[in-house]
Amino acid sequence: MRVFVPRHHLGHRPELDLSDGLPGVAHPEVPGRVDAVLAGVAAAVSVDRVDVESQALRAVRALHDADYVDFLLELGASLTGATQYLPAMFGSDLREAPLRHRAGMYCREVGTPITAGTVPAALNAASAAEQAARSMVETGEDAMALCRPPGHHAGRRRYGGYCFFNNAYVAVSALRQRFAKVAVVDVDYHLGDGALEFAGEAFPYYSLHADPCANYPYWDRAALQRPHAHLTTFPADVCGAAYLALAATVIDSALAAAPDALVLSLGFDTLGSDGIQDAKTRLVVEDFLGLGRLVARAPCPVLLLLEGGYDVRQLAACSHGFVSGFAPGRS
Ligand code: Q9C
Ligand code: ZN
Repeated sequence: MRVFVPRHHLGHRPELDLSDGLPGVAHPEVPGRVDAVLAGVAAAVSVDRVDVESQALRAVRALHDADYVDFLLELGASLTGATQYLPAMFGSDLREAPLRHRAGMYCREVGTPITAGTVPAALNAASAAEQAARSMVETGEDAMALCRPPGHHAGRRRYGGYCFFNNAYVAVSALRQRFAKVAVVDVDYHLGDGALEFAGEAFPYYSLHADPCANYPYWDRAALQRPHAHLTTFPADVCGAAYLALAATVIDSALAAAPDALVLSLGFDTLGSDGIQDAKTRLVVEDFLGLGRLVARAPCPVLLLLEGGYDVRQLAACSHGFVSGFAPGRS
C-alpha cells in the first residue's frame, strides 16, 4: 500500500494544551505519533512510502475562507523560534484588532497553539491527503496518508481540536476528479465538527463518536442536525463488541449510499487507554483488527487518513491491528 508521509510535521511541536482549562498538561499531539503509526502499518503490509514535501495552499484556499487562510499565514509568519501562540480574545468580529488578537474570530478552544512551524506543517499534512487522493485517482487503489496535524475539527473558518485544515475534505475535493460520490467515514473518538460543515450530497459524512455534548467538541445539541451528516454516538463505557456492532451499522449505511470511493478518518483515540477521553471506552488493541475487517468490506477504493490517537506506546499495535484486518483480500 502507498503511504504518504508529510515531512514538515516535525516542525509542529505544540506544548501548551489548555483545552481542559488546566495549565501544565503536556500536549498529546506529539511528532512521534506519525512514526509509531507508520511502524505498525509497515509491520503488517508491504509499504510503498512516499515522502511529501509540498504544501497544498491552492487546495486549502479552495476549501477554507480566504480571510481565515490569510490570517493563519500572517500569524504564523509573525512567530519566531519556539513561541507558542494561543488566542487571548474571543469574538466574532475582531477584524480591526491587532494581528495577535484576531485568532479569537476563528477559534473556540485554547488547546491548539500555533508556532512558526505550525502552518507549514498543516499545509504539508493537507498535501499528503491530496497526494494520496491523486494516487487513488490514478491507480484506483487504496492509499494512506499519515496527516499530522489532524484535520476533522477544522471548519471553513475555524481551527481547534489540534486541527487547522480539513485534510479529509481536501482529499474529497481531489477524489472528485474521478469518483462522483465520495463518502467520508469518521471513526475518531471525537465528532469531526469541522467536517460537518463540508458534508454534501455527493460527499456525505458518517461518524461514530463519543457523545459530542459531553466530550470534546462539547457541541450544541441543536447544531448536530446538519444535512448529509449521519451521526452515531457510542455509549460512554462502550466495549469492543458493542463498538464493532455500531461500526458495522455506520459503515454499512455509508456503503448503502453506493459511494465510488471512501475516505476513512482514522483515529486511534477510541482505545480505552487513550488519555484524551472524557469518558473511558473499553476498547482494546485487538478491536482495531475488527474495525479494519469492517472497512475492508468496501467495494470501492478506500483512502485511510490519520486523525487522532494519543497513546503513543500503543499506536503501532493499533495501526498494525487495523491494517492486518483491512489489507487481506484487497488488491
Ligand atoms: N479532556 C483529535 O482527536 N482537548 N482532536 C480535549 C478533553 C481537545 C482532539 C480535552 C481534544 C481534541 C483530532
Ligand atoms: Zn479525536
